[in-house]
Amino acid sequence: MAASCDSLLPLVLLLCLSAQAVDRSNFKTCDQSAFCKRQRELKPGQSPYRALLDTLELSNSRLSLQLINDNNKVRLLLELYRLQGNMTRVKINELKPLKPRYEVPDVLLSDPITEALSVVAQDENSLVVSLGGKDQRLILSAQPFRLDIVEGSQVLMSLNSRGLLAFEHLRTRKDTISHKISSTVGSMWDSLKSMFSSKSESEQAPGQENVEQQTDEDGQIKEEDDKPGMWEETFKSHTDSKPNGPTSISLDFSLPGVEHVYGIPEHADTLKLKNTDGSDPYRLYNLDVFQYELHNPMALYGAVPVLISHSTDRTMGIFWLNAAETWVDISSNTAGKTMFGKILDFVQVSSEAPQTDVRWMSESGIIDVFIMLGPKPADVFTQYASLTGTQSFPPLSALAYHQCRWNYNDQEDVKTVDQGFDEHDIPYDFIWLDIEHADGKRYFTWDPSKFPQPKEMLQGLMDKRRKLVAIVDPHIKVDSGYKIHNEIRSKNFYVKNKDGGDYEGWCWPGNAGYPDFTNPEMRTWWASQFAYDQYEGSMENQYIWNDMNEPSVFNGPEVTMHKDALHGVWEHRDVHNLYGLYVQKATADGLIQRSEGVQRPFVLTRAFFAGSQRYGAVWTGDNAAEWGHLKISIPMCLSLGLVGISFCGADVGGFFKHPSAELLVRWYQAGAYQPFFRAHAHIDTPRREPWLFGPENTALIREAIRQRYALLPYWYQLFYNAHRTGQPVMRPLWVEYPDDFATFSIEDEYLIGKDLLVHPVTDEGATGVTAYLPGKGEVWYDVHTFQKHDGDQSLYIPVTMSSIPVFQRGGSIICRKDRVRRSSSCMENDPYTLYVALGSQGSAEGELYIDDFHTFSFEEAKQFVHRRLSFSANTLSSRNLAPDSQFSTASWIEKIVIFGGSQPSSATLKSADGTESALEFEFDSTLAVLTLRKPGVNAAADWTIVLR
Ligand code: NBV
Repeated sequence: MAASCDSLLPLVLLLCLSAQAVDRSNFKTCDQSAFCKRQRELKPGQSPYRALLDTLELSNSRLSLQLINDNNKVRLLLELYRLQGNMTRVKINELKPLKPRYEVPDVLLSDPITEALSVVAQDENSLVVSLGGKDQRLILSAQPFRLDIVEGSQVLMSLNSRGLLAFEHLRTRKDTISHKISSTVGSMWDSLKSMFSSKSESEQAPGQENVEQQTDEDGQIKEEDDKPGMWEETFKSHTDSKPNGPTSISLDFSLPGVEHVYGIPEHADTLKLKNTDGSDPYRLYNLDVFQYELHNPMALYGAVPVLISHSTDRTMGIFWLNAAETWVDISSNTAGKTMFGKILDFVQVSSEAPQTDVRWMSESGIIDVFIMLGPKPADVFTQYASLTGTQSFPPLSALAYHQCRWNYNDQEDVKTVDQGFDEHDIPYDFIWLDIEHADGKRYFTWDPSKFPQPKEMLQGLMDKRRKLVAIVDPHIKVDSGYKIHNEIRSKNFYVKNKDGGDYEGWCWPGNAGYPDFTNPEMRTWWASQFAYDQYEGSMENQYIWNDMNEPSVFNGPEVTMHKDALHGVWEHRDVHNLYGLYVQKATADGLIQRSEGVQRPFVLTRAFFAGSQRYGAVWTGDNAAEWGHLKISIPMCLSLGLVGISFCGADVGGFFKHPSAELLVRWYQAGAYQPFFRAHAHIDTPRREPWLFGPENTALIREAIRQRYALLPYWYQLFYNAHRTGQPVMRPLWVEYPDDFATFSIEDEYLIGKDLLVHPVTDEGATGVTAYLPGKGEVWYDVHTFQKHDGDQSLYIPVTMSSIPVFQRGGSIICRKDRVRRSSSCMENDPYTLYVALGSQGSAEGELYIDDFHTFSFEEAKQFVHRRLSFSANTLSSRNLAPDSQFSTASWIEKIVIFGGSQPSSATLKSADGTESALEFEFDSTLAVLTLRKPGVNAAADWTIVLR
């Protein structure tokens, strides 16, 4: 680490030199996070909340009533909505807060569409609300307050059934000094709220306006005694001034019948979430964690507060829309029970049904939770996408291979590496420039001695139909000679410190300011900086990478921004997990605008939140060249895919440390089958371009990358599908086999779409892997050997260094481009080969999607080709799925390979104009593979091939 640090600030140096693994003492445990500690001290079964049924108000689609905390007499306002698409929204806020509490803006696509609610029964302690749909009801019990969502006679989910609803109301501090601070902020709020509110008082929910703070019979709110950390909290050398005092919230959810829960990335942990009894809860707080450890619930760079539950009965989701520091506790009554224990329970009948309990705790904001009721995995993905949007549709090239390192030193280096790929006949699309490319870490500039002619460099790449990514981080060097800084300062766009001055922290450039990306005007200005006439030296084949956007502040608490820093009227505390999303959004908007809305952007981000899928790709940050890190890349990306973020990858080769040749090869083989495929390395590691590990390893890496390029049509079609429907690209097996319990914990293999199963080799010295092939009555074909295997079995596959175990599902058709060239753009008009894998019924289906691969013209202008390919009754045909769209392609179908069929005596191609021609074919009887040569039809045309 030392060499990268020597030019840096003393503090960073310290950080760099001391840490060989994560320095846990830099980051809080729940016990060290005052609100988490307070919340966790509350014990189940003592809920002080009571619903006041006589305050019930019901409009067509909104039900509201008040809850009272019988201990302190503070009232809350509960709002319930039934949302279109089988979802329920539950909001809880203070009835009459001293000032507004933060409600997360810009994450939901729009106000969700509500549906009618009706009260179908009521007695003195409960209320039954019909949710419509399949006999779904919500039962509200008044004392203690709880909600049960029921379908037929089955309880799907209960809220506050453990009595852990807790809502720390805004209050004034008892001692005067702090009271003064609090009222200063209060009056600041008054003067600023008109400028910056996500929800002004005039926009308050009906039922909130004109309501006086409710009190008990004596007219008194009974304030509890202050507890440590309520009004000030110190962690290491940092003190959080907490001008608003305690504001945390919490709610528990019980999931009867559920043993498996997933999601809430980002953690370097298993796909199936673990029980957190006796350990820390999973933490969601975007942090720059240096050399993160595997298998623990510590927070990482991004946070998506969405948890997915799955059982053979049902899949559901909980979306906790809150951007403050959040902790999630999970407990399950089956955790730790062996299979034998479970069987014993079953035989003894006496056993309790499995159940998982989940408890969310956030430091500020309100409770705003979306309950996605499935019932199938695909329904939950659709429901979540309807709220927060789908994966942006990347340009095809972004799905190809990316070559990165910290740093490619200068233009000459870029040129040499670029040539190296050609010399070794390895395709790549993007070369990346890290922070050293900029002039003294002043982003949007180029180091004048290392990159004196950026346009010449970009043009050189463009001539080869290749591209470049340059890093633009959100910490801005405080330097009066730097235009970007001067403009941000003069426009008053920096985040402020608690005293109102520009917030400053240490980062790569030294003293840095942090633009307030929560401010829409700031974002518009930021976006404008990507215009070609603003960002000097940039060209249309240059794309952007946003790093350090948690935000990372080297000398801040937990290496991030002080929570009492100010974004307009809101504290950083309220918006923390949103910051990174806004950085990527503003950057992506900039790339769109520089092309006048024509080109699709590509922006990689390290920090993210719910909704980040709309703006580009994410990667899993600073991993290490270790086998464990290779393995964990699979559950980390699967978890992200489950919560909408499909475009995920891990640094191939590992960022820190130097991989052995074996690890590097295995990582390329695994990475070639993950959505975002980029090699990256720390500045202190030896160079590791693919040809530096000897000819044999070069050949293995070349082959892995070539497999990626051949499959790009399939990846592209899956991203199109993800963009349209919200279905993940990389899927855990249980998503497609929801009834097969054996799949529920699998995380060493996964599906790409529904048709390719990948079990990468992730063990050193492996001579074989055991892959589980799901699906009773289904068949799978090894894509390399064409061997057929039955589903519903664990299969031992011997492997050599060249093996990448990949299987195609019988019943599917996958399109590939088997002539691999220098870059994906060079393959634009190349022909397709169709791989038809017959299912046990002798049929198969697939899709082909083609457009110009980089603009938005597939959207309104409908410039694309989308075809359904079907094989049944010995007939293969291509049918138009989008008759209104128009696009002509030069690509044609050059070959069709059919697995699992029999030898025909003839193969006849019928074209759309009625002409018929005989096709040449070959049949390999040992493998039952039929190859049809040169159908020669245009990929956009209607055609049929009949085998007799
Ligand atoms: O910009 C330098 C690195 C970057 O290469 C890496 O990918 C990021 O995750 N960056 C972090 C900052 C320094 C890390 C030690």
